[in-house]
Amino acid sequence: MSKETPFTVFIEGNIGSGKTTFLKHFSKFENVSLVFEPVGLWQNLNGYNLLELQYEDPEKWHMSLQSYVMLTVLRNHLENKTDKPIKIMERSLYCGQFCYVEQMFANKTLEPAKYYVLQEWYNFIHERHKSQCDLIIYLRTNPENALKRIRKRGRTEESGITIEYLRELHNHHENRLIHGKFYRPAPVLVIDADSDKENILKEYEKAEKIILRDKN
Ligand code: DGT
Repeated sequence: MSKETPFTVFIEGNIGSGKTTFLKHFSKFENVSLVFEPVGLWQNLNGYNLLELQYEDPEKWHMSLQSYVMLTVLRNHLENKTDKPIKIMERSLYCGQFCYVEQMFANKTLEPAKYYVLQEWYNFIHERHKSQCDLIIYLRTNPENALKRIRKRGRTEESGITIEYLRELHNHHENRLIHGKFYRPAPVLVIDADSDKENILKEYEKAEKIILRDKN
């Protein structure tokens, strides 16, 4: 594999499934480049906290947040060039489109006209830019556990997240990553992200073996 095309892995999973922790686990490997999700940008766009606004009034703000998520995640895809042989990225353009946008459309929080605009943007980007992706790792967790973790970490914007919202997002992750109902750019490795601290390390090692294979 050439230097310009690192083995690229997307880490996907529901809110609170442990994506950030998973990425941090790989910081000890020198040949791995990590790309974290730009949540901080969504919390402060010229003083506007789009994440908070979206949770307060999804019908009004979802479109603005989603178009900014799309832009910032696309920038992550395009701008994080690395000489390292492995790149691990937290989520992807596809997750935004096929989990969040589809979920909002299905539960009618997003009006059809807004949905079609986002879909046109997605199609335009997708036709012109195929993101390098060699493996997707799905941190599979049950929504009840995800909610417990969200409550524990206490990100203020997320205090109103309901179990129903997490269940809907979970179903979209399952439909896409397990049942192949939506686009998957690479094979999917499923990790049991409900495991306790000790067992989660075994799960990480399972992923390590595949990600670091032949690259050390
Ligand atoms: P982790 O480490 O698995 O606990 O991951 P989180 O929860 O830090 O990161 P993530 O991607 O699940 O989401 C961060 C926040 O941003 C969370 O409140 C959900 C929200 N969010 C992420 N992507 C989207 C999106 O495409 N649309 C909308 N509406 N919200 C999103």
